[in-house]
Amino acid sequence: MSDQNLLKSKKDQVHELREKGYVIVKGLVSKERCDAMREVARQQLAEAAAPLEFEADLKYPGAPDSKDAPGGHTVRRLLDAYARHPLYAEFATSPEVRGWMELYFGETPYLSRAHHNCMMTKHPAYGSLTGWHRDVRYWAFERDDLVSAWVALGNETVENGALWFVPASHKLPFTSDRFDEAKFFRSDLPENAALIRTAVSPVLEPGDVVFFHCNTLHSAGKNLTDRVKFSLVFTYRGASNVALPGTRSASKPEVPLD
Ligand SMILES: O=C(O)CCC(=O)C(=O)O
Repeated sequence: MSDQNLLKSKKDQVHELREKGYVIVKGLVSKERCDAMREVARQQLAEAAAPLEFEADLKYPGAPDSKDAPGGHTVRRLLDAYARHPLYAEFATSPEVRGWMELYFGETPYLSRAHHNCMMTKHPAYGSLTGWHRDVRYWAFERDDLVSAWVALGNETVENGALWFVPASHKLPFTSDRFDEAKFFRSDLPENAALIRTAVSPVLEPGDVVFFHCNTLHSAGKNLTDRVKFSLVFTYRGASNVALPGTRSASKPEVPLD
């Protein structure tokens, strides 16, 4: 593909994200890189390399009740992916991602180390499902305008707990009563259920990246296969959209992609 075509398709991708709230970029990461990143994750999982988040910490549906329960040490996230391995940091700050985020934000992108910044590990047993939510629910920036990059390191399908998205939901002005106390979108409300019925679950192959907006409603199922699913996830903001002082969003140094 010529540089001009590449630029055009990146522009189209950004346009799609703006319209739909998410976009899939096929094969952005090479098979070799995916294999290497997955291998590091497998090793770090086997070593239980800190910092970790356990399914039992979150107690989402399907998770063990406590760390002492069977499956209590099932890892949900290998945290701080940026510092965890140079391969992860390389992806997070790669020219492909930087170029993409620059085009979206129109200014220098910053990688947040306080949000996502992890290797998601969805296990067959005790791996939980994640209810409908907007990622921005616990984030505090001047504007609700952040984008995450989710890299599939293996196939992601409904069967192994892939993501579901409600197209164009990032533009909808929901009142707070559409969400529960934990800020999950209430599927018991008929108006919410109608929206949820429009959701799609894109099949991802290794190296595919989903870029999605922090206001896009999404969820993910349980892993019903016998293999762990690995996905690397980072979140970005534009330079002018700073974290509110004193919040968790401002709690870690960020990485400018300049
Ligand atoms: O893989 C999952 O269960 C969903 C993860 C997710 O939506 C999130 O961490 O915000």
